[in-house]
Amino acid sequence: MFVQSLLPLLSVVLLLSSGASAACTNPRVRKNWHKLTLEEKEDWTRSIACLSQKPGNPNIIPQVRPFNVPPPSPNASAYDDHVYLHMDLYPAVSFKRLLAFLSVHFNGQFLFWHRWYTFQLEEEMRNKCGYKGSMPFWKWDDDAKDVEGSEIFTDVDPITGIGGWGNPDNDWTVEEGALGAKSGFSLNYPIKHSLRRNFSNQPWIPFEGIPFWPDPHAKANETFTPEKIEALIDGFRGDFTGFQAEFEGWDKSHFAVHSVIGGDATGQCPAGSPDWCQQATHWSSNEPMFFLHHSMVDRIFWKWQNKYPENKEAFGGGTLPVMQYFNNEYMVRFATGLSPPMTRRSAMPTLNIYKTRTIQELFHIENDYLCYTYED
Ligand SMILES: [Cu+2]
Repeated sequence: MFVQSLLPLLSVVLLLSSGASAACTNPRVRKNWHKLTLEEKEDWTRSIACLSQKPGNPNIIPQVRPFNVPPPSPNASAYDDHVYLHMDLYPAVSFKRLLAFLSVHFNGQFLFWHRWYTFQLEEEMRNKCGYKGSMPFWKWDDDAKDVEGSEIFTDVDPITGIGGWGNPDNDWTVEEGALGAKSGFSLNYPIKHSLRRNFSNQPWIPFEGIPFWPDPHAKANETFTPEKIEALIDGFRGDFTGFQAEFEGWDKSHFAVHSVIGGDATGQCPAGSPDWCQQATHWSSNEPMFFLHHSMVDRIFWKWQNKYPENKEAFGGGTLPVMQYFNNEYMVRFATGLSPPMTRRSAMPTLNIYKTRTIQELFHIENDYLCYTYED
């Protein structure tokens, strides 16, 4: 009798100590893209295309306006708005460098902001376009051996395939597949264009001669092998900033996956862009695969948070990224930003498009607000 009455209490205690919230009893489960049914893939591609047809928010308020980012476009779609957010909050490499504290890269909020950003697109897909699923992840370590030939890029089914490499004779435009030019999927930033991809496993060769670049000849896929990812999750015990630095650095897996896809994912300027356009990963989220990539980044972060008890609440990093100093020694030493320190009360910048959230609200994915988990 006594044992029975204790059981519910015990399960609540266990639930809370596992990081889950008592209110989050039925988390949405994020799945591996390769394991989705055709219906689930279709629902995803349809919802992304649907957002690109919905009107944008006229009340968007840019916060940084780096010199190489255009003003909001009256033609922007709800999908473009989401891209604009990422463009605006890139570290300001301009006379506005003091606003770099609003950056969402190379400082303490990188992992949390991108967790929120990916979740928010999932919410938009569900609320505006009737999407039924959660954000899938691209398990790129499985595909590291042969990214170019992996199924995610070779599947050009016009309804369910998100693959297709760009045509070199047509500005690297992806022509086939559910998000290719023939589908009508189009983007408005930095100028109106179709999705572009430009595969290279040595994507940093053009950066040869840039003094702050670590190794222009590095092979991108060697940074995200299953062994490297396992070591990342198992390493940096209790060391949040060490973990983030090993994940986010120029020659590390997060950036390498962006770089290997090329085109929009690497922020290459579309043909015919004005002079202010400079290659940077500002508009990398034009590439819808960005969200499958960042779902995977978040999944690795979640695995790391749950790997050892001392990882669970580990947190650190500053607010001011040092990227604008173009100095690799600084980038390595201050990979997660300079003082003032980021705190859990720090609010995520959202450009007046969405409700602001704090890092605390995003700390664990199985909490009240996020309430999702990963299938493995
Ligand atoms: Cu980003």
